[in-house]
Amino acid sequence: TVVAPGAVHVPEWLSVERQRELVEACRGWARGPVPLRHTVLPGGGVMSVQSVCVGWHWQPYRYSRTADDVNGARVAEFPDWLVKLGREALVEAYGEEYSAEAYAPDTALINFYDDAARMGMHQDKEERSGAPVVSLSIGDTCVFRFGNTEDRGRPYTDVELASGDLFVFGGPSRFAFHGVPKVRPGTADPATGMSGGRLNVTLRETGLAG
Ligand code: MD5
Ligand code: FE
Repeated sequence: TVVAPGAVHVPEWLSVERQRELVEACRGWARGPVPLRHTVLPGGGVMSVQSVCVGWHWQPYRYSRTADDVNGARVAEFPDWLVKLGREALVEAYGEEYSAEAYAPDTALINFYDDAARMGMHQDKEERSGAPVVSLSIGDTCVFRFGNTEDRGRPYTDVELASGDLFVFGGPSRFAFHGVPKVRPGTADPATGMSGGRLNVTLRETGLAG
């Protein structure tokens, strides 16, 4: 479903088997070298979502190779299988004619939402690349709010993102405001390996070198 130009929602894209593999990989990254934790914002606020990064560490509001705001460790290497998954996702969303081999995601942001976690409306502007963002959801369904490029308010579209869903944000949708106002507890299929809460993995190009 095309939600807006460049914004494509593909429900149930990942098989339960692939969801389980992704959950297992995320469990590994959540243990270290940088642990899954609530990100602390510069103003002192603490995010309700818990996060861990792969490839590059997102520290509000910049990318680095080491988690200077957590434990100083260098983040885990971005694996080639995630590059392939990202390219596969873009072909699925945009069609066979899309030049997916040019897509070179080098960071993954892994977000874990418990029943009470939310993400306020924001734009993702730290990346120095206009390449699409690939978003994969596993576990509990959420309400995802896809907004406009002007401000946090209306117009926006609320979309239910369920386990296995793919969402790609490219083109004019890449820098739209968006957030997660609600998670629906108890909606996950335990066969995915998520017994509670919601996992979201985003693949991105930072546009950074080194
Ligand atoms: C989530 N995560 O469900 C979302 C999925 C984040 C974040 O927002 O920053 O970690 S990513 C949704 C996204 C990314 C880039 C652009 C747009 C949406 N967009 O233009 O709407 O945890
Ligand atoms: Fe975001």
